[in-house]
Amino acid sequence: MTNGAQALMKTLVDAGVEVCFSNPGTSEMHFVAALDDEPKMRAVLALFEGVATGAADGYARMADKPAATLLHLGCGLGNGLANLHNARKGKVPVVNIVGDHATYHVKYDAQLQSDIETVARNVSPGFVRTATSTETLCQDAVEAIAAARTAPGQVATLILPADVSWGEGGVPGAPLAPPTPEPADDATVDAIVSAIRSGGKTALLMGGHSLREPSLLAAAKLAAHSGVILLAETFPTRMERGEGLPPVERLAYLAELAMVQLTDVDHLILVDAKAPVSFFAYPGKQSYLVPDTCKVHTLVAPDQDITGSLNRLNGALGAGKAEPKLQPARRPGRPRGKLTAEKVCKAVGHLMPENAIIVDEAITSGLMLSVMTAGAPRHDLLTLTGGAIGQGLPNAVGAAVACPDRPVLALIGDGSAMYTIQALWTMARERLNVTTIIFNNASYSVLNIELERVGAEEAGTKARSQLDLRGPVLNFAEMAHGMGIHGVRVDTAEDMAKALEYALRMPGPHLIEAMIPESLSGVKRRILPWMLRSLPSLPLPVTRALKRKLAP
Ligand SMILES: Cc1ncc(C[n+]2csc(CCOP(=O)(O)OP(=O)(O)O)c2C)c(N)n1
Ligand SMILES: [Mg+2]
Repeated sequence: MTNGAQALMKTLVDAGVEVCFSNPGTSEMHFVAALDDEPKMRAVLALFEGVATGAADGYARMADKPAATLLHLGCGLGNGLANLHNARKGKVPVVNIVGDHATYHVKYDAQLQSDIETVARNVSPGFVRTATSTETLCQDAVEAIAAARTAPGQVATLILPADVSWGEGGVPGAPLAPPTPEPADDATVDAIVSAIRSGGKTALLMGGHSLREPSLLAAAKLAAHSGVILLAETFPTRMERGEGLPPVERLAYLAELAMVQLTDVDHLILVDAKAPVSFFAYPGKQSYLVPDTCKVHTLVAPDQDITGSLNRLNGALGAGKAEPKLQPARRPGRPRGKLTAEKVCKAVGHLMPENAIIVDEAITSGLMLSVMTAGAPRHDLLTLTGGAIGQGLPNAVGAAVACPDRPVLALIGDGSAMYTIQALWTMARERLNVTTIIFNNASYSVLNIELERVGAEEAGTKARSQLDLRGPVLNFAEMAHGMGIHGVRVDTAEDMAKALEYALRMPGPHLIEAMIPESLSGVKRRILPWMLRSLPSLPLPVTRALKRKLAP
């Protein structure tokens, strides 16, 4: 006889869900036991649920298919919420299996009893289901996987009561094929052709799945043929870039700078992207970043065929044979002297290996990363799609599990690293090829900038202390050792480059702790809000020059 958990395991692997990032408890024991019967399922233990969910996110971004998470009731799911939020915002497929009490136990309101569906709905609004019987469990699972995989991708949550899991009579389900996305229709293409031919300045805003090679090449042909400019959303789920690929400028994080990029655009064409809004509201500032004079068109919605739509547009414009502009090889020199965040990024650009996966959660320390790596060998970039920090280290775990032959570089702020530091242990245990660089600036530096920007009254010591990580200064090299990872602390650019060379040469996980000052501090930080405020009154070439300097 097959129990529910065994049948579920078979259903998952038959649908291509072959990795489970887990943090189990008693209610999941039958699922855990069923792992032994299914050689095709890889189980990766995480020591905090935020690591499991962030790893599932990173895995799916790189594997283009979902992993499962195994989480313990409402509390376990809740612990994993921030990274499921990042997955939801990034339109990344994830299948959560959340264990629950046996159905007949619920009425006793035992210690771990909670409303799991309410927790789940926040991150998987499109699919939350509690399985009700062993016989129907696998049909629920098949539908959960199909929901996760339906374009553009989403988080699906299947809640698994313990008695449904241990009950006999489980019947594995055959996978459902997700619907094939359709390209944009004629009317949409025609309207955009007219907009492009109208002579105004036109930009494509590319997001989601459009930042991969086939769509990038199609967009670059359009750019070469029609003078359309290419922009990428601020925090891409996955962006292919570097030598030989079309360069695309990302919209700036700071709304004032994004407005500089958009100010003279007459037509903004959305390609699997939303019309841009500022990350936060600021007193007296606009939330919606599209200028009043700009018309927004949607070429491709997230559930549509992106490359197919771009090809149709190119066909209609006669751009199909245009020669796309590609990024030439270009690396920065080897950095020297006292270490700064910029020099760490320079070392990364100088040494980046072929085919790397870069996870960027460097926050303020990554301001120069884009320029320093623009002409590096071709790579994938994963970013903080939902703004919930603690994503980078887990994402790196998932990316390395998905792509064992590719080097993964995780660039992480010290504050961000501490949310999900347990990921280091999983990297060690699974011997993942991840080189983690921690930017130890002993600060929530970006919040110091935000403090000035929101116009909060002059901040005193108590306020500042909430953004300050000195006292005690964290020691990440020691934390790495404590979790079985080779870790070094560096404070010169020479040592940084040497440590990176070593890490990239030796297989397995490494951690380099870069001791750096804050990228923006002192006078620079104090004049920033003033400068941002004055941007609208300055001539456009001046504002563009300032933007290039601040956030190239
Ligand atoms: C889950 C979550 N909690 C809190 C925040 C608020 N927050 C944004 S950035 C940040 C600090 C980041 O510090 P660090 O990683 O050291 O980068 P730095 O600002 O120093 O460059 C915090 C706490 C958030 N974005 N997400
Ligand atoms: Mg910091």
